[in-house]
Amino acid sequence: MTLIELPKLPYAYDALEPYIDAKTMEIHHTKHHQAYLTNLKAIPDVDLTLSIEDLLIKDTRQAVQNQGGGVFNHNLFWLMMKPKGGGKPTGELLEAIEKKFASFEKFQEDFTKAALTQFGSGWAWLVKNKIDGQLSILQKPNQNHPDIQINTAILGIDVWEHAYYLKFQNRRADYIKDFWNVVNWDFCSAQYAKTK
Ligand code: MN3
Repeated sequence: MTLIELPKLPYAYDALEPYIDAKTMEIHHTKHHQAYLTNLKAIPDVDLTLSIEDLLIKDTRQAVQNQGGGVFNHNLFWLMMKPKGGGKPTGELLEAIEKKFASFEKFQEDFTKAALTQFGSGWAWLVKNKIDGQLSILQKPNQNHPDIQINTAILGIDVWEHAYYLKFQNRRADYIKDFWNVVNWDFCSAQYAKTK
């Protein structure tokens, strides 16, 4: 994925209504995500020929990690949601979740807790370890990426207030509850299948 342009959303800003409102989606994409990209490109000597993943792994400067992490996380976030999403994954990903967390419902509970208890701005992630294939849930502050040197991101939720404040104000729990209705499990399954 090129670092030059902001990736377009694969659906309209209002497509995730009534769960995530159009205004939040538009501002989140055109202002917040765009700002991370603009700020990243403004950092001296950033190698924009690299993929965002390679850039984050090779260039460990804090400014690159902050802005580049914002770019990476949001690039994925839009794809991890879709209109008429939700439900459960199928196939290998569902099996892996049930094996690791006992049931899909228990996984949802654990992931929800991670998202809810991330203090301040940050993300919760379901990741797959690239070496042993194990699933785990991570909490990350700020725009820290989900340790992509060792992990493939399967599902992530942005819990910065900018992701929900217009519709939900301080009610992060309600935003997380609604998020489950827009999860794109097809994309998550494809992420899971990336590393064997
Ligand atoms: Mn965000």
